[in-house]
Amino acid sequence: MAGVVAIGESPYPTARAACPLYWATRDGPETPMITLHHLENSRSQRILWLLEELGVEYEIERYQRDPVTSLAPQALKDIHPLGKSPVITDGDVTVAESGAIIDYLVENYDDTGRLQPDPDDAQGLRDYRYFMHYAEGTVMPLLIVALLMRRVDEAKMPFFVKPIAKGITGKIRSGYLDPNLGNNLAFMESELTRKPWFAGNRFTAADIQMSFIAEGLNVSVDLASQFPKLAAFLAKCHATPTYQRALERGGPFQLGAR
Ligand SMILES: N[C@@H](CCC(=O)N[C@@H](CS)C(=O)NCC(=O)O)C(=O)O
Repeated sequence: MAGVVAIGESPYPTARAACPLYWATRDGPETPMITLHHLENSRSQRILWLLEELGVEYEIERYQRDPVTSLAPQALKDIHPLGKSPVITDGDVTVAESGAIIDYLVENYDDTGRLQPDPDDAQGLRDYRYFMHYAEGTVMPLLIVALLMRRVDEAKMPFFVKPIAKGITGKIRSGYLDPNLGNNLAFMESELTRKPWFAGNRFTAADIQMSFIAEGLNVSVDLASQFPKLAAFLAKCHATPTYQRALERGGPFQLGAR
């Protein structure tokens, strides 16, 4: 199993210091299990995929969204104060935020470095870090604004308010959202024109982070006709056996309606 490290030989002093009991028992029968706190139809899907890629043992604690608001249930706040998903627990360690979770899992369980750029590939390492942050720091906020605009457009309201609301969402779209989304789509497409994966020639955890961005864009943009490299990237992700296993373990996954 990936991630088995002989007691006393861990290359990960931070994780060991954070949770000595866990490390002391890691190879024994009482090895605590990684738990993914998984909200349906959410960014948590990318962590499920990573866990399958790493081949580690893990369990899934499932959470349903509120049918009206789509928000996460209160129970997620018992795991982390922000009550968002993904969040993982690993022994006594709790990690939230997709990028931080990916870094933690890769540092502690990607024993062969398979999901990271080659250590000699300086540009790959920079791209890896960049896209790990870019996904949630730059593109995802745009997708959230787009989602909120759609919700305002579709919301029930008095007929005389509708044109005012449409006017506001229209201005936000034309003045901010559409140009920024367009720039970002062109940027991602050009990155994938220069190289097969976001961090270079090798599939890495940065692609897992970026896969959810491509999933989100795929809901409202015709990627195949307008951004073929991005469409091909998503198709390659979908084709991996580990992505398919993550779907099987996680259950139905559909973005868009929410
Ligand atoms: N940047 C955070 C975002 C976490 C986040 O907002 N998750 C959404 C699911 S995709 C969530 O928990 N939504 C439910 C809610 O806001 O109540 C990450 O990548 O982990």
